[in-house]
Amino acid sequence: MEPILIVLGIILIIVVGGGLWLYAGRRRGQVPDEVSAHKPMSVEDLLPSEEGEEPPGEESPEAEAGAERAATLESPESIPGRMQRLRARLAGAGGFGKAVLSVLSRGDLTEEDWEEIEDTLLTSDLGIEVTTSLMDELRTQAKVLGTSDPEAVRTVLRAELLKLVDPTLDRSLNLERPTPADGAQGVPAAAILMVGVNGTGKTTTCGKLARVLVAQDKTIVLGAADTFRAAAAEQLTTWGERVGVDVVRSEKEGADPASVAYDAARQAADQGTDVVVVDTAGRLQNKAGLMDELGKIKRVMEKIAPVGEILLVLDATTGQNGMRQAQVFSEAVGITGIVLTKLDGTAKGGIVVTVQRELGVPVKLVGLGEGADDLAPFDPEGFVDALLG
Ligand SMILES: Nc1nc2c(ncn2[C@@H]2O[C@H](COP(=O)(O)OP(=O)(O)OP(=O)(O)O)[C@@H](O)[C@H]2O)c(=O)[nH]1
Ligand SMILES: [Mg+2]
Repeated sequence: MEPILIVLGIILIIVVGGGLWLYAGRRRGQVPDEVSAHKPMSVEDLLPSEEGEEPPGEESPEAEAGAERAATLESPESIPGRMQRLRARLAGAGGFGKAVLSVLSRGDLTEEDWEEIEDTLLTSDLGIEVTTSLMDELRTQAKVLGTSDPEAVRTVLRAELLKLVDPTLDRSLNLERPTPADGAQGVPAAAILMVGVNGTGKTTTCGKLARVLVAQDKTIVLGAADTFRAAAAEQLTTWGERVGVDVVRSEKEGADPASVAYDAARQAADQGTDVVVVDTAGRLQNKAGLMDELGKIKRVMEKIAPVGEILLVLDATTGQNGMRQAQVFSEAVGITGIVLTKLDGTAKGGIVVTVQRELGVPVKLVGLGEGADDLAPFDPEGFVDALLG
């Protein structure tokens, strides 16, 4: 071998070896600052190194990941902002209000006109009972009014619809911190349990609700108690990550949903989180075992503190079919509020009135689209105004 190659080889070994020694020393924090600051140019400087790109004051990988997450977090839309934006979509749910108004404004209504009104009300899912009493009321008012003045007619119809929707119901979510159960540790969070049949929008609503709460500066923990499919926990985790909310889940498919719900409530209590929102698997109301499981989830969560809010998620497009489901869920776990989803995809806004009557609990939230912020508190006046166009 040529002597020159041997010499070059030795130089290379010294340079590379020395460089790696310095590099390893710095990682262990054993190289004094002066050494690393004043050391001559070495191989290390020439190697592509992530360390070299680090800002001064080296951060731990965890802190770095945290900063990266914070930079990509979304800011959910404010509540007034979204209510304003979603108004037009509510109008879609209530073509019926506008249609009735236009017939009423003809003045001097014939029997055919009244039939037209009745058909419109019935197809909006108001149900026969409500339709009949509203028809009686409108006939009386029309006689008293004796006018077709659109403004006057509108005022009458508005008042009647508002009475049906009932603005006196308390629609606020119960976000008060509950009293801890006997012997429970920590500061329990207000708990919200999301229930309903398959595909109504429970997981989506948990995600959207977390955003509503983030917009209100609340701290939240999400619990993925739908353990039937791994994809369900994944779906919820994605929602949580977008706004920096922790999701408690089980890595094991088919784990006991009650235990996941408990862990979520436990973590929230340990951390002093404001609200814990627990998603559950969709279930048909005629599966007794699955309905019992819901009861168990609730009972286990109550080992920490009472569950203040049990929201039944109903798909508005299923109309009257949703009513039977609603009753069974209500008997199984005691519903405290209704979330009516997919109101953007139906002209059957009358379901708001029907479901409240049958269950005796208010619609608290409405889903008006697939967008992340397409969930809003239900506002009776806004709803009726939207119905009337
Ligand atoms: N248009 C519209 N789509 C919605 C709304 N809420 C939910 N969805 C859609 O409904 C579909 C089902 O939503 P999920 O949240 O997965 O329903 P789920 O009740 O969790 O379903 P399971 O867990 O399978 O029972 C998704 O495609 C959602 O985007 C809404 O308010 N409007
Ligand atoms: Mg789901």
